[in-house]
Amino acid sequence: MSRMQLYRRNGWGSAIVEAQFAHYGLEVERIEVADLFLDPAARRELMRISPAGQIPVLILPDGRVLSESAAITLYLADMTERDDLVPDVRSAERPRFLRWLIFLVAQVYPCFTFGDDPARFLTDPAAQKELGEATTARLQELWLALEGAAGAPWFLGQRFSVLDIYVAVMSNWKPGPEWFAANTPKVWAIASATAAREDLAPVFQRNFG
Ligand SMILES: N[C@@H](CCC(=O)N[C@@H](CS)C(=O)NCC(=O)O)C(=O)O
Repeated sequence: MSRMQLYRRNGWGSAIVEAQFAHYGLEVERIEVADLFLDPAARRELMRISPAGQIPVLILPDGRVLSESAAITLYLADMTERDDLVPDVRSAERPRFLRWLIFLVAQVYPCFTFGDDPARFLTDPAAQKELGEATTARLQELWLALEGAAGAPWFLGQRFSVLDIYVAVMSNWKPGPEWFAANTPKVWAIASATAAREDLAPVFQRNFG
């Protein structure tokens, strides 16, 4: 069986999937993607397998394509028949897990889609600036909600999960380390502890230095 392939870029959301492969002890071939904000040809090419033109994208050994990090996350848990990153369907933590997983991908992630390069959506420079600022303010609100919901030492309390990996990757982005450290201490502690885990440290080192 040939290997799975992951379309990825250092520091981007593909790190969420790389960390899961590292945790499960599974191999994946890394396919490097250019900066999709600077390289329209690379974006067009990627859109053949990722309709939104985004990474991560996972290609299964038989050629089937999985985009969307949450879909990949749930698939990997199914495939490995393990519940150490994704609580089992019958577990008490499952509803809370699903709620915050979807919150991260459906609420937090789009702030970057629309805020990272507002010029994709708006021609007026003043409107672009306003959208950039509004998405950052929205991110702050969302992260404060996550802070309120977070347990310790991990997001779900005593048990580690992929929510901790999402938090650890996404807290490298806006609103920036000073803001997280000052405003979301529980999130920040989860992020530091996750990045320091023995199996995940090489992934975080590679992606975020
Ligand atoms: N809903 C997607 C979001 C993925 C996403 O926004 N990826 C970013 C990198 S972190 C991307 O590829 N951005 C390029 C673009 O939007 O053009 C997921 O959860 O996988």
